Amino acid sequence: MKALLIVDLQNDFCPNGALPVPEGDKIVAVINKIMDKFDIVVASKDWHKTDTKHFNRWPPHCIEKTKGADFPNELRQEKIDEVFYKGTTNEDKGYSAFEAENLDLEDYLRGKKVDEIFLAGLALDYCVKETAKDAIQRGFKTYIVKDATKALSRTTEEETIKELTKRGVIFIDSNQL
Ligand code: VGL
Repeated sequence: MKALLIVDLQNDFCPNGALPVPEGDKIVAVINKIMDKFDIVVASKDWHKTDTKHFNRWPPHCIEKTKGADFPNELRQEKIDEVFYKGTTNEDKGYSAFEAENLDLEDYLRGKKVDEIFLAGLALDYCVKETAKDAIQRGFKTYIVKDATKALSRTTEEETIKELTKRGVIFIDSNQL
């Protein structure tokens, strides 16, 4: 089975948000277009407390239950089967969706017989990257849909693509799905 995993596509990572990813909003239409091609669609959400140590490193963003932590309105949210909440403790943890605290992502995917994971979302050079590393490490065939993700910075984007390719992650375009 094939799963689409949408990482942290939240208002605070879009332009006008608290930790904006350049052109982060541009991927919503791409994701809306490809959602029907998968057996399962899941999403992760950054879901922080106001006093987490994560904010020693980053400007406050995706505070639980705020507008900044919501999905963009335009996203076809009714297509999402389950949401995995991460970064919910006071530690600087939860970059990977496999660290979600409300539900175990790996157990969920194995329970649905998923063997191929297609990653989309924000940001390629942080949470998408860490999620891809964990997916590969757990033995899933792992793809990143290139036009369905954006990076925080150009330099780390290039490093990320190099590193993940070396680890076996496959980069594809949405029109190849
Ligand atoms: C992220 C930086 C800080 C992400 C989250 O979702 O990629 N990046 N927190």
